[in-house]
Amino acid sequence: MKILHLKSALLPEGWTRNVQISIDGSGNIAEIKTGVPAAKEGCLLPGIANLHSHAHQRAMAGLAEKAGDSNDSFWTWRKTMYGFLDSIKPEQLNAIAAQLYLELLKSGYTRVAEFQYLHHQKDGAQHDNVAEMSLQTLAAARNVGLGITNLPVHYQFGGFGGLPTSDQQRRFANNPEQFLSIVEKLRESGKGDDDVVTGIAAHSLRAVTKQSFGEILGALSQNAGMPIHIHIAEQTREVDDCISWSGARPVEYLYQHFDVNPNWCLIHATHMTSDETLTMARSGAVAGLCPTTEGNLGDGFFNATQYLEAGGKLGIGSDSHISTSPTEELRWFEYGQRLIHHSRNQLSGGFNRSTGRNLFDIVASGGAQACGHNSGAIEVGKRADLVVLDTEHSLLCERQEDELLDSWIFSGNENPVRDVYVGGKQVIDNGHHINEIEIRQRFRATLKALRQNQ
Ligand code: NGQ
Ligand code: ZN
Repeated sequence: MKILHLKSALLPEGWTRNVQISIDGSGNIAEIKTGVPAAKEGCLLPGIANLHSHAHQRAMAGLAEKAGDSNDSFWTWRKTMYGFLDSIKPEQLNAIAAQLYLELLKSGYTRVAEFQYLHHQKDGAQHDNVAEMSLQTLAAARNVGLGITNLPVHYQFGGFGGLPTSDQQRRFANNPEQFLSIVEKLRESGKGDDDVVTGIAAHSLRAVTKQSFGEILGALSQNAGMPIHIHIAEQTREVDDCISWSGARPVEYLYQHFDVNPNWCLIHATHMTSDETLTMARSGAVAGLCPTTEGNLGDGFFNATQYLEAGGKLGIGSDSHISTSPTEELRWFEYGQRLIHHSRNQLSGGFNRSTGRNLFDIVASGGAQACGHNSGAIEVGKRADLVVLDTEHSLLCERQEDELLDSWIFSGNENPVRDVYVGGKQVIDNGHHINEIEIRQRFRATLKALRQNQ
């Protein structure tokens, strides 16, 4: 039994002083005692799941900020991104993912949902092991000690209505049968590991058809609770193209043709009508918001106030990894709403409530739901995925309870995350990871090799 004993903790019933947590040998919370005077400063929080990552994009973070000669857009960024990923090899993806996952742990995420679509070699040929690339992100997460929900991505087409993929999309493409063999291999590798979940994703309605993804869902229908993610309605052009093709908007189309339930996570869902917003909130699916990437790519703003009023679930992801900090995602999320509504504390959940606390509670539980994982709260029986904030840090000293979260999220960019535990194992100790130097060196060597290829 491992014991964590701290001066304060955020439990489901609220802030509690002097909390002693016992963690059993399998990494779950076995017992919580309160009122046992603690000597150790610090506040204990549930870890947050990062529900949307494309690990390979960490290698190009900051390299798409030079203006092109035409109108720069999401679509020109995508071209740059395709060019960058073209030559990434399995061991390079491992090195990039390891650095990314280390950064995520250090900033207080305890889990990542890896939306991985670089399945094949540059020319589209399969690796000897068809699941090679997703196995690399799994291996990187295990080496670094971050929990992972592996989401191999079904990507078969290059546009609405089953258009062929472009040359640059050859690495992504699988028919349902090939895709299912990738899922099978990943499920096998994750078996019996409480820190690993295997789910699936459809890249977008542009990349699958209702027949192809329907066939996959049918084949996997025995796996109750399996997470299912999809990018949807991120850009206005995507909405326009979907209407021209089908007569329906993307979210409308998805709900017409699929049984969208709480296992689903709709990434971005930026452009929704009021009706779509209510339909989505009532379905119990999670909205996967990635505010820094959505800002970076000029997507637009999620209809958060109406969605939350209707009881909608949501979580955050770092997507293209131009930021790896959960607090920056939350801050951008709230500020976006303030800028739209010309008002403050939009997402506090009510009079006199703390915005930081409300956002934190929402994304801790929404992230765990989207990842299909038993975490996101400090509760007996949950996985011990935990974060300790340094309450002696200048950002947090003389702050109490919800003020700690408000100050962490809204005041500045210093990182007061002191210790991080995943499945009860301490992976960050006083801000450091035991292998951080080697991980950074391998990342740097990989970047050098990739940039020489360009
Ligand atoms: C992706 N990223 O798959 O990495 C996408 C861009 C697309 C974001 N949507 C490509 N942020 O949607 O076709
Ligand atoms: Zn994405």
